[in-house]
Amino acid sequence: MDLAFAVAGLNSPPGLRAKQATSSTRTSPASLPVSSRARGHWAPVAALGGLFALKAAKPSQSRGSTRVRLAAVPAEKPTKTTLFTKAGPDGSSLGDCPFSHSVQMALKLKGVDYDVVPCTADNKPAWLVSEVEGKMPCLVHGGVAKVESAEILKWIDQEFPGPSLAVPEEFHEVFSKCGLLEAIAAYNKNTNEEADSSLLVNVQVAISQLRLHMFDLPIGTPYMCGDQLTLLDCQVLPVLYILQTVTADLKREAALEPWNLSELPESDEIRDYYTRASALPAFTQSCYSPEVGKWGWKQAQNA
Ligand SMILES: N[C@@H](CCC(=O)N[C@@H](CS)C(=O)NCC(=O)O)C(=O)O
Repeated sequence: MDLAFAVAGLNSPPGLRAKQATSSTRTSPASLPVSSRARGHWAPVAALGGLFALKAAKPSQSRGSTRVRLAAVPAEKPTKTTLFTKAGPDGSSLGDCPFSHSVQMALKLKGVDYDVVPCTADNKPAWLVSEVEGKMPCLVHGGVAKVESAEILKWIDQEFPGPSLAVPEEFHEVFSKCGLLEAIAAYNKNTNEEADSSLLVNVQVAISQLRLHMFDLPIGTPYMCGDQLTLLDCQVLPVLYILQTVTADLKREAALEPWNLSELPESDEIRDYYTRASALPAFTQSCYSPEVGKWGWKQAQNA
C-alpha cells in the first residue's frame, strides 16, 4: 500500500531564504567580523580561515517540497527496492534520520524506483530484527538487506545504473574528518547557556573544514567534489538540513541565541553551497518535515 506523503512546498531551499550568490570570488575570511558571542573561542576558527556571524537574515523555517512514497510495514522482506527507516511521531510518517535522508538522495540521483517503510521500535518486521539486528536505515534490494548508511551509499552507487556518485579517493575522509554531524548533534542537544558558545564554535569549526575543502576546488565548483553531486553531498546536505530547519527552534525554546548558515554572509561558500544544492529535487524530495526533525531532537535532548 502506498501512502502519499507530502510536505507543503515552498520555492526556496529548506531553511535558507537568501538569494543565491553567484560571485566567482572567494569571501575573504580576514575581512569578516567576528561574532561577539563566540569571540572568546575565536582562535581555532580564525586559524581555519573561518568566517562567521555576520548578522544576515534570521534563520528561516521554510520547508522542502517533500515527496516520499511511503509503504506500510510488510511482514515479508519486499522484492521491490525498499528503505526501512525510523518513523515519525505518528508511527507511520517519515522520521528524522539524516542517514536515511542521505540514502534517499542517492537513490533519487540514480533514478531508482523505491518504497520507504517507516518503522517504530515495536513494528519492525521479524526478518529485519533477525537478519540485521533491526538496524535502520536498512535498504533491501534484490533480496539483500544492507545497513550502515556509508555502506548502503557505496552499494547504491555500484548496484544501480545512472550517474556515478563516487567520491574521489582524496575526498574520502572529508565528511568523517570535518565532524559536522557530531558537532551539530552536541549543539542541538545542549540547553545549557554556559556550554552553548563553545558548542556553537565546534559547529562553526566543522563548517570551516568544509569551507577549506571547497577552497581547494576550482573557484565556482558547485558541489563538494565537482560539477555533479556525489555521495559526499548526499552525506553533507542532510546534516546541514538539520542545522537549517531544526536548530534555531530548539535554541529559542531553550532561551538560547540561535545560529545557522543564514547568519553567514550571502557569499559564504557553504551558505551558497547549501542554497544551491538544497534546491535540487533529489534533496527536497527526500526531506522529512522540520516539525518531525524538531520532535526527534527534543527526544534526543531529553534522553
Ligand atoms: N551508523 C548508522 C546510524 C543509523 C541511525 O542512527 N539510525 C537511527 C535514526 S538517525 C534509527 O534508525 N533509529 C531508530 C531505530 O534504530 O529503531 C548509519 O550510518 O546507518
